[in-house]
Parts: sequence; C-alpha cells; structure tokens
Amino acid sequence: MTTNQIISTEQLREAAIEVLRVNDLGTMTTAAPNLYPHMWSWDAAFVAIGLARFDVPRAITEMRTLLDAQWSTGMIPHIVFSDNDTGYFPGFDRWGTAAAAARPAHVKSSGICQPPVHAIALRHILDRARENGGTDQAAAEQFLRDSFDGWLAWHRWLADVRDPDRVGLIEIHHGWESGFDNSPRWDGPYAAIQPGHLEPFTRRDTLHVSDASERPDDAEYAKYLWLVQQMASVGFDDQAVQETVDFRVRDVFFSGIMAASSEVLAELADDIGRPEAAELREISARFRAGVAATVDPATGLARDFDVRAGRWIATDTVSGFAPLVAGGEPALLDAQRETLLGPDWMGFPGLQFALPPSTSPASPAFRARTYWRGPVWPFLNLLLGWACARDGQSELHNTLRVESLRQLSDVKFGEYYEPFTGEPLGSLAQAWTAAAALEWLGDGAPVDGAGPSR
Ligand code: 9WN
Repeated sequence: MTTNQIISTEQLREAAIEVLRVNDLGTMTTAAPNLYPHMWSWDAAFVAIGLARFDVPRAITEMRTLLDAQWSTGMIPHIVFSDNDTGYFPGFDRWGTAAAAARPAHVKSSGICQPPVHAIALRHILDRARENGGTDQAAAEQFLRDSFDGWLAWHRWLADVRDPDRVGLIEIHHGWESGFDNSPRWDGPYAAIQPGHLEPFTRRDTLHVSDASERPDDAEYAKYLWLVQQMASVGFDDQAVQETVDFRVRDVFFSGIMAASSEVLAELADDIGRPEAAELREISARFRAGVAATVDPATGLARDFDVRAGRWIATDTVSGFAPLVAGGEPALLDAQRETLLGPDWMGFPGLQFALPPSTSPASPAFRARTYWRGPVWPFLNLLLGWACARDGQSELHNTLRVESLRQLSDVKFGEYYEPFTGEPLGSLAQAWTAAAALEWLGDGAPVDGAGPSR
C-alpha cells in the first residue's frame, strides 16, 4: 500500500513543471522520457493545458507543432515523430507513411488519429492568457485566429470521413486511435482478426517498463501491426482504408469527446467572430445524440459498436461514461453520475483513491496492473472533472480534484496507477500526468497536505 508523503502544493507544482521540462524537446514535449520519445496528439493537448498554467507561449508552441503535422485531409496524426526514432516501436519507417499522399512532407507522423481534445486545450490556453493579460493574451488570441482553420478542418474531417452515415459516432480503424489501446472494449473486434504475413518486428516498449505484464502482449502487438500494414498497403487513403482494414468500430468515448470539443470550438469561433459556430454546434448536437443513443438500458453505460460484426460492444469500462463527457439530458447525466460514484466505480471497496479505474473491478475483465484493463489513468480524471465543472457539478469536480491530487502527491507522475495499492505503473514522468497535476492545482483552492492514503 502506498503512503504518499505529505508534500506542499508548491512542491507538487515544482515537480510537475520539472517533468514537463525534462520531456521538453524545444517545440514538442515527449509523452514520456523513454517509453514514448515523440509527441502524441491527445497527450499534446493535455500537456498544453498544463503548460498554460506557467508558460502560455510554450503552450501555444505545443499546439502549433501538432497542427503543423496536420494532413491535407484535415486529419491530425496520433504521433508526430521527433528526431529520436530509435527508442519507440513502431517508428516512422515501420508506419509506412513516407508514401502517404496526404502527409505533409516536412513532418514525420503516423497515419491514424486520436480523440479531438484539442479545442478544449485551446480554451484553457485562452483563459489562462486572458487572466495574465498583456503579451500572453495577445499571443493566444492571435494564435487562435491564425490556427482556427486548421482545427475546423480537423473537426470537419472527423464529422465527414469518420461518420459518413451521420449516426453521431466516430469510426476508428485501430485500437490506438481510441487511446484505450488494449481495453476489453476491443477484445471482440481483435479476436476476429487473423494477421496475414507480417514483417518481423522487435518490440521496444517492454524494455522501458519493469514488468512486461503491465503492457499489451505479443499476440496483441501482432494485430496492432497487422492493421498498420493493411493501412500502409493502401497509402493511408481514407476511402481505401475503410474498405480494407480489419478493425472498424464506432468508438463512443471518442465520439463523446467530439461532441464536447465541437461545442468548445463553436464558442471559440464566436469569440473571434468566425461564422462557423452554427455548423460546429450542429456537429456537437449530432455526436451528443449519437452517444446518448448507445446507452445500454440494462447498465446505463454507453457502448461501442463493432461495424464488421454488426454488434454492440457492452463493457464495464470507463468509456461507458462518454455521456458525461459529451454532455446531454440531465436525467441521463444524473444517472451516470450516480453509477460513477457507486460501488462498482469510485466507491468500489478498498480503492486507494476514489477515482474510476479504466475497467470496473467488479468486471471479470478487470486486471489491476495491466494498462487499459484496470489501472487508473490520471489524465482521464482531469477530463471528467472538466466536464463536471462545465455542467455545474462542483461537488463531483471537487472529489475528483482532491482525490487526484492525493494520488499525484507521490510525485512519480505515473502513466497509470494500480487502483488498490496506488502504485504508479507503466512509465514514470509521464508528461500528461504532470500536466494534470498542474491543472488540478490551478483549478481551485489550495489542497495542502494532499498526502497519506485513506
Ligand atoms: C500507442 C502516449 C500514448 C497514449 C495512449 C496510450 C499509449 C501508445 C503505445 O501511449 O499508446 O499510441 O505505444 O502504447 O494508450 O492513450 O496517447 O502516452
């Protein structure tokens, strides 16, 4: 059992800033020092939220670097590769994106995407910049005006290309696109995949964690690479990928983020006098409705949909709370909050901190130490807290904040945490975990002595 030392708010803040400094390559922040030596799309947005708490210009640079990697289609790639292409597998060469027509030639990137949390980060940057005033405010407002077309193109691409039937759900083509890589959500779709001939490969991720069982296994990796190979074989062309790839799933959590983020982008459009706010609000409403329509009447949790199998995917994973992120009907959100606070989630007996595990410990699929199959992911709690604040749910926001700060006062900034012992797992010094600490610290009254376990 972890007994976090009692540290002051200032110590936690300094330690978190130090993690962002250590990961800083100048114009991009690596997701983690060794395991992830490149920029990841949704990590970058959370990193920018953290950076904005102490360095608005650097937060803007982070977003600019990411947007510079945007494909001509509008897609923002999930990895922007740094020059250090040796530490991570699959690297740029293995991705096969060198030949992708839509990739900007001056930036090395992967060929898939991740959830669109970016407008939420832009909102945070603008808010911090306006609090500071002066050059920060001028820079953030200028950046928003200069970059708006890029973010708009990203949302339009998602809305048009990844929801062609306009059901209000985003179709993903790889578990990596969800950001919940090996969640039980994807067990069904992956079980149906039989990889064909795969180029040989050597994993590097397992070199950077003390216990390989905290990561996906080799059979899972073979399928991850098979999907990459399939997409590369058609040059990552959107239409051809959809016709070729063995993984086609409507991801409800991605869609919940799309709903929330499109609304925020609409507000930003209003802010700078752009005429696309109504279009973005329509997109937001479509995805909010799409997410609500997935809710399983039996459990009250939202579900993914396996397009190839034509089946709902019902799991006890934190993605079931997608409506809380999307926003929506008060009755649905009230019921979801009750479930979240209940005995299968934040109130599960014996949890080290009252924070939702990625998979409910009440589920047979739960594994306490394995990546997306059980551990607590701090950045997700920040996202849930942000949605609570948006919806005026200050009590739940405060609970998530206080518990998160208690968890993060171990100053290890783990990628994910064992729910019962509070042990940090995966990578340490994970950038978006440090960013989450900085945002929680800034987002309310001081919580000093955020220390010992219950
Ligand atoms: C694959 C960087 C990323 C996160 C994902 C997380 C993990 C990568 C990996 O790390 O995924 O994209 O190699 O395991 O699942 O959410 O963005 O932190």
